[in-house]
Amino acid sequence: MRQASIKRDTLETKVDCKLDLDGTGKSTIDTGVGFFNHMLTLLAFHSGMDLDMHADGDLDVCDHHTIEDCGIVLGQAVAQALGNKKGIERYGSFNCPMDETLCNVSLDFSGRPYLVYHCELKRDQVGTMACEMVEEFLRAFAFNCGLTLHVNVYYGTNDHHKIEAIFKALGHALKQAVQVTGSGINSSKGILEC
Ligand SMILES: [Mn+2]
Repeated sequence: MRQASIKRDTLETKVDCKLDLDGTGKSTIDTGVGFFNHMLTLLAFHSGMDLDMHADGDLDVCDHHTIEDCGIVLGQAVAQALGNKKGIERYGSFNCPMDETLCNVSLDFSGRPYLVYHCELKRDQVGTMACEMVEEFLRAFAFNCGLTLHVNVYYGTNDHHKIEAIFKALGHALKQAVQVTGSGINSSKGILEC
């Protein structure tokens, strides 16, 4: 069973996450940040993972700790559910159009965390989520599941669309990469770790 359950308690946030990589894309998301809930719901739906994410963070400060810590915990959950990564496809890449926006997410469960992020956003925030937290979430996620992650928004004008296209593309790319297509470790080095 490729499932994980992670709890993280700090003085800034309490995050509780349950994940099933082989689910049907259903989710229960409650982070206290409406637009971020919308993004995690899309991510679960398009990745086919079942995801429960509950966060109780210091939103009186701002959304930073809550969103970053959700990224950390989701990364840890994916890493735990993948285990030794035996048999997984490893790579995923998806172009997601959303109205006027086009975004590509390409990723590799290499064990070498890296984020390349190219996305120009005009607004300071969408709803109560700071636009700068999109990059912070992606970095926290990638670094906690050993993911090489490239995000390129080629063009677009609407910030809601651009961010949504990133999360949808990430979902589809993850779905490809975590699928079991073989029986061994998909690396000429024999391991998918640093
Ligand atoms: Mn939307």
